[in-house]
Order: sequence, then C-alpha cells, then structure tokens
Amino acid sequence: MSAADFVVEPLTGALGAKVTGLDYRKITDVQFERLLEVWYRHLVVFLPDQPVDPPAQRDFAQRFGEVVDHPWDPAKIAEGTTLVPQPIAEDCTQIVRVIENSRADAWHADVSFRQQPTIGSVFQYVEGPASGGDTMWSSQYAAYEALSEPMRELLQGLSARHVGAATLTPKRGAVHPVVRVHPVTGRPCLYVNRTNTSYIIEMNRPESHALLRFLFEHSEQPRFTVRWRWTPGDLCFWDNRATMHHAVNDYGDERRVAHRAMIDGDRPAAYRPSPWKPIGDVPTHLSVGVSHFMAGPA
Ligand SMILES: O=C(O)CCC(=O)C(=O)O
Ligand SMILES: [Fe+2]
Repeated sequence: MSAADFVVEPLTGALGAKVTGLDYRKITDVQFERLLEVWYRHLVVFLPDQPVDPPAQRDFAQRFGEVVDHPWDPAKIAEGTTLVPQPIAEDCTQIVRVIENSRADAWHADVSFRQQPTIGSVFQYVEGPASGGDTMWSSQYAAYEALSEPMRELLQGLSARHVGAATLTPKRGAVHPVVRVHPVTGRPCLYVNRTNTSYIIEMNRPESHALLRFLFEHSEQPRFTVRWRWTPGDLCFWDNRATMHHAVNDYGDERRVAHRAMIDGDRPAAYRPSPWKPIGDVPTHLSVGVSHFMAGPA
C-alpha cells in the first residue's frame, strides 16, 4: 500500500463510507488529507475496530480543529452561546466526553442552538448491547436537492431560530439560515432539525409551523439516511454542518458507552441573503421542535 492507500466503501446512496486499512493513531498527513476528502464527500466516515485510546482520540480530533464542549457551569451557560475550548488534561476526561446511554433519539444537528455549532464530532463506540443501539445519519445536501425549485427558492430567503434544552442553553438560542452553504464544499444544504429548530423568523407562526413540519418529515426520509450497527472499537467522524443524526433508543436498560470529541465550529452562512425582514419576536415556548433528550448530549 502506498502512503494514502486505504480502502473506502460507500455505504448508501445518500451518505456514509467505511474506511479500512488505517489505524487512526498512525495516520500520515497525506492520508489525513485524503481522509478529509472522503469526509467532505461522504459526510460520515467509519473506521471499524480501532483501539480505544482517549488521548489518541483527542489528538486525532485536534487534526480537524479545536476540541470544544458545552460550558456545564450554569453561570457560563447563562453568559453566552458559544462552546468553550476544553482544557487538555492528560487523562482526557475533559476533552473526550464519555457518553453513556445517550438516548439522543430525535433527529438533530449538534448544538445548532449555538451561534457557532460544531463542524463535526469524532465518536468512538466503546461498549453496548448485543443488538440495538444503532445510530442513523441523514444527508441534508440530499434532502435539499430533492426539493422542487420553487421550494428551494423560498427556503433560500428564510432563517430560523434554534433553541436548545433549557439545561444546556440560554433561552435566546441562535438564528441560522434555513439553507446554509457548506464552507468547504460550497454546496447548499437544509439546516433545520426537529430537536432544536423552533420557528422561521420571517413567517407568521402558522406558516412557520406548517413549513417546518414539512421540512422535518421531508429531511428524515430513509432515502437520505445511513444506519450503522456498532461494534465496540468502531470510530466514526461526522460532518455536523450537512447532516443530522439520531441514536436509536431500542436497547432497554442495557449499558451503551461512547467517547466523543466535538470540533469547534463556524457561523452558518446563508446560501443567499434574505430579502425579508423578521416578523417580531415570539416567546420560545411556542416552539415546534421539542427536545426529547434533556439529559443527553445535544
Ligand atoms: O449515541 C449516539 O449514537 C449519538 C449521540 C449523539 O447525538 C451525539 O453524540 O451527538
Ligand atoms: Fe448528537
């Protein structure tokens, strides 16, 4: 094998790729460049059967950008909407979060209620039930591209408020374009999700409600998704800008553990600037999106 010579197997028509022939602890710069290309193209990349090694996971995640997390301190939560860089402790407990029984079983893009949602996560499955506990991802490029031209035109001029679970985020959340452009690929994608997206600011509430409901149902269709059945050791990294994900909660009381490092983000950019003005502020309790997993990661 030459330096960048690993094997890439696409998983579904929409997204996902399995990569074999690599140990994530020993990836050369040339291999990493190629892996980034695979990531941008397939959005969620799986490296099966990797050693569980949190410091190595931290180092690998840092190749994508700065590793960040929620400011769990309530005073900091109240302060603002940005994630904070994590102190780099040698034992990694600060930077590679242990995710136990995440129950994140509603479609979401991580922390979309923040001004700068993460660009992605490096996630390793450590232990879990003999069956069940799969995770699903959906391509929001594919969801966008499947819409009619008039619908795409309409959506390009809209923005939505995203609000997270009360324990995680200030009530004000963040406003993002409904269609964002991926800063690396330049491709437009849908950017609303059932967990965090509350309402479209340029529309009347009933219009916003109906349109968001349609968009949630549209973007969650099986034809836009991939589903991964985990084996302990599987490492994956997903693009959080052009995908949503959903952890399937079908394993009862069994234990399911993963390690996750989140990578600092950027401000979602609109595909086209909005020609319309917001219609005034509305109390956040009128949200359509409902956070189903108050205790889990968002
Ligand atoms: O547990 C999982 O499969 C995914 C959990 C999740 O939503 C996350 O880590 O962001
Ligand atoms: Fe998540």
